[in-house]
Amino acid sequence: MATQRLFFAISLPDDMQQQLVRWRADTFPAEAGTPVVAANLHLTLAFLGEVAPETSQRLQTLASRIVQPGFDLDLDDAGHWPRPGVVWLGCQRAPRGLLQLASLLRAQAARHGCYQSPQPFHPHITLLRQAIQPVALPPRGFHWRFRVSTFSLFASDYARGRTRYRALASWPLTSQDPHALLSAP
Ligand code: 2AM
Repeated sequence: MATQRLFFAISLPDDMQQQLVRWRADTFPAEAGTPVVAANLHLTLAFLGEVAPETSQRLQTLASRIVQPGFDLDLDDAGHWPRPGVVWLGCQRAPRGLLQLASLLRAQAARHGCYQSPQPFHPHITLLRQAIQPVALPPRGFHWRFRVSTFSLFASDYARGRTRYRALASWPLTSQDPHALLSAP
């Protein structure tokens, strides 16, 4: 079977995707960049690149064994990376649970041959792409909070000029070992 372009990520609740799309339209002029469609708004935990089916399967097994509680994510920061042309939404203080989850997934990915950038992990949701000109960022004061209680493995499909992200599997974030629950008498 062919390789797939994969990444682990946190998806946003539908209502938050809609709120962010409205806020983005009010905040950035049309010429600032190309908006990411609502359904594609997500926060990447670990980018895997092109992955063979066996490696994908192994990483999914490892992901299913992760035992850690959910956490609240506060989206209260925005920035612009001119070189990749990305305008993003992020958090002033990343929750420890988020950093722990990303670090574990990235370490497992690296051990299975998926290149991991040496750049420190900067959690973000890409709002605009092709944003290569200077962009006026909104003043601090915006804030959304949501509870993260699952994470997913996504495949990135490109067809007819469009990128679509497809969740292949999702796992709960819970402090109880799901295997222990299943095997309890
Ligand atoms: P971006 O939004 O900052 O571009 C699917 O492409 C997801 O994986 C996106 O969130 C994207 O981040 C991220 N991604 C794509 N290529 C990547 C790379 N080479 N290194 C790290 N993350 C990457």
